[in-house]
Amino acid sequence: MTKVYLGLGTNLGDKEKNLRDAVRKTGERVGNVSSLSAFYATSPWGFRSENTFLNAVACVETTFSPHELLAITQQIERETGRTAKTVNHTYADRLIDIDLLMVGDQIINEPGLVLPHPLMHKRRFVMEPFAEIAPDVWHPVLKKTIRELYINVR
Ligand code: PH2
Ligand code: MG
Ligand code: MG
Repeated sequence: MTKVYLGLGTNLGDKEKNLRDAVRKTGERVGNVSSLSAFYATSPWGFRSENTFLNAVACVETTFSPHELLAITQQIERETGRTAKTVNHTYADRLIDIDLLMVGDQIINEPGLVLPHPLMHKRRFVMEPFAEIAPDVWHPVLKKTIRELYINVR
């Protein structure tokens, strides 16, 4: 079993329900959700929107490969009504976004899949819930714990 850390975010509709539905479907299709952070109300990062976010991080235990995980989480996004990821090259409001943050200690650098997630350590909306559930997890590229990365995020 590998521990997968997922970042979940939503800024449209019934945000609590969007997160809960995504976590439930992840548990049904990916594997046991062994921990789930609190839901954090956050301001839009990197784009302007009047819709604030609700963000969370979940740990799921699985035997699926990173590419299989990407396909499954993208399918759950589509079912939850996710449409365009970006509009005119900027981030867009969304019903649900599920990002692969880390898959065990795997390092992947491909056009459609980079692991660990290349921006996670710059985003407080990711690092705060991540540090809540997994402060001692080791980032295999930056060679720091999640706690250390969280302390240094702006
Ligand atoms: N996701 C983004 C861009 N900006 N801001 C917040 N607060 N939460 C997010 O989940 C988020 C964001 C791209 O996926
Ligand atoms: Mg995404
Ligand atoms: Mg995202």
